[in-house]
Amino acid sequence: MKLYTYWRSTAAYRVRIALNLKRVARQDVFVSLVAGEQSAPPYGTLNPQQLVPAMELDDGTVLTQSLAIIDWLDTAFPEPPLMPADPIARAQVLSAAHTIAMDIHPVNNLRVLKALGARFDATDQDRREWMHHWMRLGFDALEAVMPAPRFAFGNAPGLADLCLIPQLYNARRWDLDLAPWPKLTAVEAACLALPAFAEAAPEAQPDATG
Ligand SMILES: N[C@@H](CCC(=O)N[C@@H](CS)C(=O)NCC(=O)O)C(=O)O
Repeated sequence: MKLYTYWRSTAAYRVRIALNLKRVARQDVFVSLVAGEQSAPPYGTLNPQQLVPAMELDDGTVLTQSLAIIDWLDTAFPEPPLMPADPIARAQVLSAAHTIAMDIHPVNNLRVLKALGARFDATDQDRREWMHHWMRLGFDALEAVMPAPRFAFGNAPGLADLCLIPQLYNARRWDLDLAPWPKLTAVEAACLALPAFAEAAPEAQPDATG
């Protein structure tokens, strides 16, 4: 299978961690967001949403949306499971994952930042404050609800960790001081000690540029 990915894409980073945890081999196809390759053929045709990641299966099926790809992976390759079997625990993990993937990430996406500049004359500082604002709201909520005994919801990493670690990477990239969220950074340290997370990190990707 092929993973269409970009080193700094936090959505692609989620999928890379899932693939590594499940030890599923893939071929990477790099889509440079800086060069705008997400919006032009061939990638823009493969995924009309013009966002990474996408996964192309060996039979040509194309899956998009990181959480949908991870859901498919969790069904096709059940070990280790990324979601609890208990319905309540599952809803809690999904809620944390959605806090990041549905509430923080979409308003902090590259195309949103571009629009803030192009349509509303936002400066770099305006963009930074925008990013920090939405991340703070989400991180405050997660710090309050995440039990974080070691990983986000237990003693093994799961979907919430897959979303959290890339989002914390992005927060650092935007110079957000993470001191107010000690539970989140403790989970981050536990995750990054695992090769599956470390090997999925942006700087470890072959397309990482300085
Ligand atoms: N909800 C989508 C979000 C995908 C997404 O927004 N990807 C970003 C990179 S993290 C992207 O491709 N941005 C390109 C752009 O904004 O033009 C998912 O989870 O896959």
